[in-house]
Amino acid sequence: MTFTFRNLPVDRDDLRVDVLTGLAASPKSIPPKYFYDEAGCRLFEAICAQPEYVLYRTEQALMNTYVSDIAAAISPVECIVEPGAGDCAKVRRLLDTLQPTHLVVMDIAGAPLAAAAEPLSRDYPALAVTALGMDFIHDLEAAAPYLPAGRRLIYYPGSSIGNFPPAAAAALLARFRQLAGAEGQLLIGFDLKKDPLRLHAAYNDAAGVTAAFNLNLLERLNRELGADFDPARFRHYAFYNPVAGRIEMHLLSLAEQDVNVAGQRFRFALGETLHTEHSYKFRCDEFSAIAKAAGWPLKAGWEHDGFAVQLYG
Ligand code: AVI
Repeated sequence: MTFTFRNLPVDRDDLRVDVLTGLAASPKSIPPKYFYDEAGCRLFEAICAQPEYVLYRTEQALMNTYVSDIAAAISPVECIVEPGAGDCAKVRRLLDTLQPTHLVVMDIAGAPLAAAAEPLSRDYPALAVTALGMDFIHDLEAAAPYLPAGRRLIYYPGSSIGNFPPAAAAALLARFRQLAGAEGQLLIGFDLKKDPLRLHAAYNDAAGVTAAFNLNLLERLNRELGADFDPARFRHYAFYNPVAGRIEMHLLSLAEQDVNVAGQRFRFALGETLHTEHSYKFRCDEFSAIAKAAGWPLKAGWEHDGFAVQLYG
């Protein structure tokens, strides 16, 4: 029916400020949202196709198996809202079964989002599609004026919630609650705790795609902040930390070295790491406790081969 694209103003200075703050901290870190420049988006799609990274395919299998049960458990909705929609592939199954009148997708990578969302308005002629290029982690509330009145379902698949530490995950879920409104619902997918060797393999694929994704962050900083990282002097390093219940992804310095970023100099000791991502893994009860604290009572849940989808509202 209709397709609307808006690039909501992203503060151009965020990257510089976040990176300089993260590099000055101890331990050094950079928020994972900065992985997703154009090359990063492509590399993430390639990760999803790696045999070791089963999350994506397992969630798809779960959705294929249970789609009619899931659709039956969801109260009727007029609008589906998907933060971090990326290539907009996952939402199609819900559009087919729930037949909402509106879809609002958001992503920090605005141009790829628009390219992915526009075909949806052709494939679903009765659907009004709005694509918002925006940093929803920072500015979720800026999406509110683009949401039509009526019952909303927030769809947050892919275990993206695992990239937030539990307190930040709860805070984001509480903001989803606000955006969804009193009658809102949340359908969310997350990776479950399992054999750490399987988890380790998923973030250390043999083809080196996850390593390239991690190291691409340095290329981005070189290009966009005039930094002089030498990616060959850093090693992708990812491991499961069972005490914290998360995969930790780091860039480990292979030498003592100085790096200049946006006019400031930072020293890396040999073996020091730049922490780039956490990917938390949950038990179902752990996750529903976090969601409950954020104002979402559990309605139903489904599990398949180490992955879970839960419905709240
Ligand atoms: C987007 N997110 C859920 C992915 C994850 O598994 O944490 C990002 C990723 N990082 C390395 N591989 C995939």
